[in-house]
Amino acid sequence: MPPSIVRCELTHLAREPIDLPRANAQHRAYEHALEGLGCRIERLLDLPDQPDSVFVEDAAIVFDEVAVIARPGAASRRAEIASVEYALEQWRPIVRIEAPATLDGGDVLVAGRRVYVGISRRTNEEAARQLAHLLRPHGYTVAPVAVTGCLHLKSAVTLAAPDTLLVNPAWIEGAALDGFHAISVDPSEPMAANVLRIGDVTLCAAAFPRTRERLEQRGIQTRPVDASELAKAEGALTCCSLIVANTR
Ligand code: CIR
Repeated sequence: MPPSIVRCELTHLAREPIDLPRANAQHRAYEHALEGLGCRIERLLDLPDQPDSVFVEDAAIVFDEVAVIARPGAASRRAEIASVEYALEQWRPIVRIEAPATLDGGDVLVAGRRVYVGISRRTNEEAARQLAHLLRPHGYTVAPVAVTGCLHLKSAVTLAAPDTLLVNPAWIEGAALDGFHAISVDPSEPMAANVLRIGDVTLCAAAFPRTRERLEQRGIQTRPVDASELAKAEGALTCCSLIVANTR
């Protein structure tokens, strides 16, 4: 990741020093965890002048039918999308979110054919409208969800299993996500809701053992990954990858 990450965007956190070698080692361990679950890693080139570019999730959303190139809400991050688009165009037809919409991929939760868009500091209503328009031909419904108190929708809620959400209820309007089983994060671990489901396993940040225990108790197989350095940059587990399902 670029050493400039020490100048990353921060919204809810105070700046703390990031140990770069440690951040890189943790990122490699994250890649190994994904490989262990059957993923093939494709790395993008470093963008030295883009401090937040390791958080590739925000630049695009990959569906089976198309890849949607986002328009990040932080102007400092807009130059990240070209390299992500270049990487994705070999796998999917490309469509784009256009101004005046702003959208960070971290605000998009996909659950089967249901797509939830966090309306946040980074993502606006116009983005939800454009996404609905782009995805309607492919049979997806798109619903906006108000996000408060955290950076992105997926800081507050992710899929822990196909029909089960892991939620921090304090940060979203719960009713918007009716129709799923829900597990709340442990109250002492408000940042724990961001998990990454790959196949039958759910990767969880190692910093949140109590929430992980809650998932295990519900029969969800988990695996811890230490992501403490990137957490200082307000990144979590989903942010560091774009998962492209093999549809061929
Ligand atoms: C930012 O503020 O944009 C980065 N420092 C963190 C982005 C994390 N991305 C994500 O949660 N999807």
